[in-house]
Amino acid sequence: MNDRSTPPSDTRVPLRQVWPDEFVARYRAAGHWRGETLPGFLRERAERYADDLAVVSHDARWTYAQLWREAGRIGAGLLARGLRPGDRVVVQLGNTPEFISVVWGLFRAGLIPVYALPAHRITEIAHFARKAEASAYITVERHEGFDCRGLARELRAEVPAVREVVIVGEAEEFTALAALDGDPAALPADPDPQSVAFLQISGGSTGLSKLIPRTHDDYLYSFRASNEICGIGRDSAYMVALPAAHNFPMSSPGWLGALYAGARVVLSPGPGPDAAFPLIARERVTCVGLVPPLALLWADAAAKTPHDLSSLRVVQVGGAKLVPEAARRVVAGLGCTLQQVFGMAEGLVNYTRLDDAEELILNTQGRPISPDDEVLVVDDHGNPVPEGQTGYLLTRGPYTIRCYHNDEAANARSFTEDGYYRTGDVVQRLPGGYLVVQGRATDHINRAGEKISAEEIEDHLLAHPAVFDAAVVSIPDEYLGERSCAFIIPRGEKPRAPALKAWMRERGLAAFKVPDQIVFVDAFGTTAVGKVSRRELRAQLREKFLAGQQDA
Ligand code: OOB
Repeated sequence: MNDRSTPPSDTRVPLRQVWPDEFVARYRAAGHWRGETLPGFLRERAERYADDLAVVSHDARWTYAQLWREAGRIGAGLLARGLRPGDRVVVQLGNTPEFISVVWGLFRAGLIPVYALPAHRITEIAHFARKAEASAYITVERHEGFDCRGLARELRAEVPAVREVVIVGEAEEFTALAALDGDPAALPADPDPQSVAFLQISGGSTGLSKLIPRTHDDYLYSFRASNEICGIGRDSAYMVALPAAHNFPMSSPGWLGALYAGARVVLSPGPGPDAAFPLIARERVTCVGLVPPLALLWADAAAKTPHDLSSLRVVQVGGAKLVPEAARRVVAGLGCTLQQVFGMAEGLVNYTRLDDAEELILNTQGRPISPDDEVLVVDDHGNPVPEGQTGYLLTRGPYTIRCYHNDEAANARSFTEDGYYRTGDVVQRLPGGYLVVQGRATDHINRAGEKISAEEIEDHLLAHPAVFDAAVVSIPDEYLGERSCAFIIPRGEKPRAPALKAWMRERGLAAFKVPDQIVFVDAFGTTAVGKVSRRELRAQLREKFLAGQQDA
């Protein structure tokens, strides 16, 4: 059931992302910002490459002209249902062609996608909808057995401002994507290139995820420049194996880069070799982006597969640290060029270059895309450290944001007065600007590339009646890179760990956020005088746990 009453006059927090005038002038003069827009470039490609394949999945093949037409139908259909340009729409779709047609439908209608991951549940989706002040939610009937229409119902109950729900597949009381219809002539003109095109979500190092407003100009620059660095051209076939809503497969150079180049996007229904390898062989895929554990899995599976993977030229690995030994295994197993990618949804992306010396490819996380990416490596007092020494990474540049959406506290914490973004990463800068990631300053768990905020999980655990106190830390994990471990002081009788995990899941939380391991303790046993900070406490627990493991 969709409520079509008109919303009250617009009191929403405006979408903005503003660079100071001198920077705007500099980025334009350098040719980084060219005044292109997302709908504008696809229109041009749809004319130029009308009959060429744009998007391929295991069961669909869409040309550029078809993708453009579908986007027009969807965009016009949404406006016909009462949405207005500027409205924000939470999109939660898997790696299907509809993800791409929906997103471009929104761009064409001047609507603003808010990208959720398929793994997100009501807690996260409701948070995005509230924070973005969303008017609509677009999802699929089911994702891997989970009924998303149930989630849509919960969302409508919790956030009534979400007036419209559109479902790919059987819509029940909601609007079916296939039923959307409208006059493409009603679509607005192309947007201002400096306006916000969409809201991406942050990894969330403190508390809940923040929303990241990216503009047409800045995002287009990031994937256009990435195409050149990653060798993406008309004859490329780029595979999306990670969730398409994640910044890495979206724009580094991702499916956006591939479509910009007039190349083919190949959507793998899942990240594992079983789903991806047959498609690589069938579509002659040339480039793919993976997180480290997946890259290792692929490297092992490649030795045994009957599928022909010889078309693969570049395997990109990023999202979490790829240690040199793992990098060697990836190169040996997949037999193609490895590219390390160290990026963030807030902006800055670093790549090893395809023709770099092996030593750089194996041992570094690359260097920035742009000559105008400003990178500072600083000590605890904010003073730059000498080259080669470890420090906190700060950055600003032509595709790095200057603020989060609607979050003053986070903005005050995350940006310096002169506009540098505090990445929270601890790095070492080598000659030539190559970066080696050494760790991070913030308390999150990087679980196979998924970022989990310790604070957010502790908050959930503390809501359980049998939990007196909780501290969540990252523990090194051979397969995941890091896993999450929750130390819990029980209140009264100790709950059972599996029951506690099930309770977390039932709260409607993405499954990857449920602690991998739970350790019950009597006390946190701090020896320090006075109150210990949460960060220090987490560090102490982690050290004690790891020392104990070594003794065993
Ligand atoms: C990518 O984006 P996010 O926003 O999910 O996460 C960003 C954080 C970075 O600040 C860093 O802590 C970590 O993920 N990270 C890496 C890494 N790549 C990302 N840590 C070590 N080595 C790497 N290669 O993860 C992302 C966005 C665009 C492209 C690639 C990754």
